[in-house]
Amino acid sequence: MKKILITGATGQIGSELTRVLRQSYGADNVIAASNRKPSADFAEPGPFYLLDVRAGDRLDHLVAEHRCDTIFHLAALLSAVAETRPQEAWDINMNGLLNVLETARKHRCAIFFPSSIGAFGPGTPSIDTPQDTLQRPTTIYGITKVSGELLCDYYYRHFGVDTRGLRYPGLISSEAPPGGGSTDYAVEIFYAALAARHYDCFLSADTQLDMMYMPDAIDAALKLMNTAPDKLRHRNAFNVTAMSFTPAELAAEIRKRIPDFTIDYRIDPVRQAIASSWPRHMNDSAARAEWDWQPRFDLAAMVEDMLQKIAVKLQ
Ligand code: AKB
Repeated sequence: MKKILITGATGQIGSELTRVLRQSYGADNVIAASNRKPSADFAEPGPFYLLDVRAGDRLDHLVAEHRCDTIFHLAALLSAVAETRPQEAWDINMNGLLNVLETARKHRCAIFFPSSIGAFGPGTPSIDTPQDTLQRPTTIYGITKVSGELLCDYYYRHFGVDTRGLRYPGLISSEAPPGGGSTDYAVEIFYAALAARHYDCFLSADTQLDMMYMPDAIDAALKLMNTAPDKLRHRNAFNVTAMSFTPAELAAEIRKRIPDFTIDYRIDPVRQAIASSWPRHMNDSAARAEWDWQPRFDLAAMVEDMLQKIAVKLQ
């Protein structure tokens, strides 16, 4: 990676990835692009462009102008918001990816594409979910994710584009807020715990899901992209997880540090239905074997770090 384009750079993963990549590769070598302007405290200073990934010509122009060799394609609608606008979700998630793949084919770029636990559905084994298994998601987000995985495989096989990707679990970050996902409770809870000592959770107490702290999510993407190609048997859509917990277990971990914290459950039927269709705990042995995936943060370490960082932000 010498010159990198990040789409969706102002989003939850993008904001932190842009900062880390700019620190490693130099600000001018990391081109941030998003459909919305960055906030004042965005990443490190560096080149930024407004970009709707559905505008293929503009994307192509950006990559050509900056001679990019790698694209981290993060722009997408997340699961809950996608259910409210399914046609738009298809348009952004699929046509955006197709434009990125076509641009990469023309300019010989490597691509990182984040898939998700959302690429699985209710018929998939939900415990120890295998790397290669049944994928019949029931959400439009999941349909775009599994289609994206297949499209990335296709571009690798037919055009030799170096596509790589991960199936991320719910991501927890102390920096940018998530935007419209079904796992957002696992971030909101920290702000509520510190500010109000109380949180109303939109998922039920026993909804168990895979999760990961953002520093591990960034490490995983960089490690995969830096792996020698001959090590990879799977290229796209590696299962990766770092921890698996329910809202009740997360609340109990927070209560060890904030004893008067309380939680109630006010279920949102849409997000509950989405989360209930996803795996509870994925098997990520392919990622561990093929490129040495190893998370650093478990539940306790993540909670400790989140509480410290969010407390500073709320001051
Ligand atoms: C979402 O909830 O949509 C995302 C995801 C698990 O892909 N956080």
